[in-house]
Amino acid sequence: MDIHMKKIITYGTFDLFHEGHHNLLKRARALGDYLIVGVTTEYYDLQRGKLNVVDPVLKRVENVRKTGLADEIIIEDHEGQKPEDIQKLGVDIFAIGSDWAGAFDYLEQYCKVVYLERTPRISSSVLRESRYPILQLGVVGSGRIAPRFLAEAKMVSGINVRAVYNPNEESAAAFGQAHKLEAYSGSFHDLLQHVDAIYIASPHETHHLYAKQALEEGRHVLCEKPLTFTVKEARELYALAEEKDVVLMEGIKTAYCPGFMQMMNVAKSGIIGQVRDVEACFSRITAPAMREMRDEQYGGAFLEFGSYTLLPIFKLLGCGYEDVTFQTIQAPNGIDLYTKLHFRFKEGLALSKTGVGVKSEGQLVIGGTNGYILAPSPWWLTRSFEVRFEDPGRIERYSPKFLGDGLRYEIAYFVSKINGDARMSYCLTQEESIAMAGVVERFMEERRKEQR
Ligand code: C2G
Repeated sequence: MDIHMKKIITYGTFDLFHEGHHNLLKRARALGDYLIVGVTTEYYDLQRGKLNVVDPVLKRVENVRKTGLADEIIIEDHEGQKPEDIQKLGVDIFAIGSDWAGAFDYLEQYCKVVYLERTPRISSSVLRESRYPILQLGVVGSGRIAPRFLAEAKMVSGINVRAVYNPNEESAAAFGQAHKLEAYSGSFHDLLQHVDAIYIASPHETHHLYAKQALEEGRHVLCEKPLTFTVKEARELYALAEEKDVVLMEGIKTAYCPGFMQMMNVAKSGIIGQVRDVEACFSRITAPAMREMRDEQYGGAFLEFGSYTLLPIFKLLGCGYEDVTFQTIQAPNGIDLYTKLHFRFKEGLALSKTGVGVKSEGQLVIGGTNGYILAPSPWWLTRSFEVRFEDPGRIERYSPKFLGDGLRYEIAYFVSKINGDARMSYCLTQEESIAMAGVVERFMEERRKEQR
């Protein structure tokens, strides 16, 4: 290569490649002799809060390549990479669209920075919206979690929370008005007429029926945990979703957080050897007036937090445990204040601890034959974890980014499942979700026996 060649670099996601991208690349290329284009990975886009990217990275790279404008294509996968690339590749000019004006001035210490005029009226978001009409969603239940869902849904493109349902119409009206929703209803059937999808955030025992009715009418369903209390019901719902070709997702938000996914993949990568033990704890001292403490049938620690603790256990050791035993400390009204589950798998052991009236250290420890992973509380939001070894001096620290209260990842995943071709979730598989229903079923059987 000619040593005096003027090199330009630009970066982007280039989702649903369009004319605006093409113009930008053309203008950037015209600034010199050699154009390098950095295309972002899905992971990096998630980290920087860009949710709902449709095309996979290889397709986006291919689309940039097809323009014939890029002399070199690189992958951008982390914050702080731009100065590295600029120095390593000997770049003269950093170019980017004018929507970023000012944001990259700090790169002037390494090269010239140019903001190129953005092509008006075209963007990936506009294309996404024309390709996929905005998903109209109804919230079922207007309790504690519903307002958080609304706030997080605003951070995800392609979805509009249109309506709310509460069997108590006054509560529905109050919630609908407070959050400026287009509609509210005291009739579930009526809600379904207004929406394409529902988010079920009503009391546990109502999940199955609402999910079933919505699926039967061809609506997509995102259901708070626990999805059902029995394996049979869980299977029935997933079969129904398949039959109707709609998405059914259990809303265990941890499953969809990028940091949690990374931790599971690091655990399975072999770095700690073979995973042999998983210990997960989630406890919160809960006020006596709360539903968890008062509801004798469906309250208690395990039904509240068990989905979180079971998640890493099933992800890492599989769903085929050989044995599970339950130990609980009960309140006088019969709810479990604290519950320990001991699992035995062919290849390992696991412990789940959940509490509403006993506090313990809320950590996740994944033990392997070569080392272990320690994720401190709140590991279910996975903002950090460490890989540790026999040698106490050797510690690898991970601090994945985590935005808001995390629900946005679950919502974004739900929207992309609905818009994409694959209906099934890999973040939380059907098998895992059904296995969890199986543990809930066993737990409730034991509790009934004890209450008799
Ligand atoms: N662009 C444009 N005109 C449009 C749309 C986009 O000129 N109508 C430009 C953007 O300004 C950007 C490039 O096309 O320079 C890629 O845009 P995106 O795919 O949206 O990527 P972006 O999120 O801007 O990534 O590290 C990534 C970079 O910071 C930018």
